[in-house]
Amino acid sequence: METKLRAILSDHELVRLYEQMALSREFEEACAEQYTKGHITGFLHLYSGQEAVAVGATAALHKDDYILSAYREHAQAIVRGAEPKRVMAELFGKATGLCKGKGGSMHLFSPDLNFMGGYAIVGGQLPIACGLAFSAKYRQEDRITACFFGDGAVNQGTFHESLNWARLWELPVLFVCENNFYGIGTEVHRSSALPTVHKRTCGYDIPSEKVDGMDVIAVFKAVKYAVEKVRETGRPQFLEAITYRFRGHSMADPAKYRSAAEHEIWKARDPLPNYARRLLAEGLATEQELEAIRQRCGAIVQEAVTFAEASPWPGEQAVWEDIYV
Ligand SMILES: Cc1ncc(C[n+]2csc(CCOP(=O)(O)OP(=O)(O)O)c2C)c(N)n1
Ligand SMILES: [Mg+2]
Repeated sequence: METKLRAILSDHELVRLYEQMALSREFEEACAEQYTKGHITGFLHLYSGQEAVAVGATAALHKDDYILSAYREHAQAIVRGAEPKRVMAELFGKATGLCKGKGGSMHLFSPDLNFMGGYAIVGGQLPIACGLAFSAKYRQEDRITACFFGDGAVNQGTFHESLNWARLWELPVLFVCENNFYGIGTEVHRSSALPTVHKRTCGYDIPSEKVDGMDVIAVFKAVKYAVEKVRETGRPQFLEAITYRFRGHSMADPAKYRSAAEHEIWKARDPLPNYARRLLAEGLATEQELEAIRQRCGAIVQEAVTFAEASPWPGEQAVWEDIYV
């Protein structure tokens, strides 16, 4: 029998998980609209469908822990505490953005939140995560580093070098592979000799587990267990979260390589309505309360869009700021 939700987290925390997933979904769908209106330009990769991974995992981490992700990272940053309006302004390229409009969709960064970046180079964040974990270990700080990446990163040299390094030097890293089965249009079976990603860590003697990435509670429990192990042993752990993106790779991708039938199977596993049903069934919220949450998230996102539209562009002088030389 499934564990009752109240045995896992408080009522408030349980509802908060729904709220964060709803906010993430609203944010991403608003980004799609703003992209089609031409307010967001360049590459735009949306997270709709994968919310349970960012939300469940972040809830299991401490505020001091570092988080790094790839370029599908708006929700990761918002769930960690970045203001939606500052993230939206960043996507618009405005001076009020999280990175003053200089990073854009793929390079969100907020050291105040220990959110150490979105990375556009596939697998680029893995060695950086090891470096952060090394610094924490060297300074004897009680913080771990959680590094998120896609299934497309696991055949990169950086993946193998980082796992080897993390285990050899006993670095406090949690590696989380968000396996959504595709790297752009290439299905994982067509690019990986061993597509069962979590089994690949045995070559580096790193314990690994697979978790249902469409179930926010399953992710929370798996990450909580894994981070406890990292803190206890000082060594890396690995999680493979099985998930699915509901949209194409980026806004430029109509995702013709996936069948409608496959899409329907995963739509039925949408983490939002499924978790809502669980909250309702266990008397943690009413349908009206969940609707009010969705309305509130919608309003926050609309405010974010209004803020981004009204914000100024960076001034010419900004070109000479935030540079090394
Ligand atoms: C080193 C490198 N090679 C290739 C690319 C082009 N590229 C951008 S995204 C992507 C697919 C990555 O897929 P995955 O890691 O599964 O992440 P997802 O998009 O599914 O979230 C590729 C190959 C890149 N950005 N960096
Ligand atoms: Mg992928």
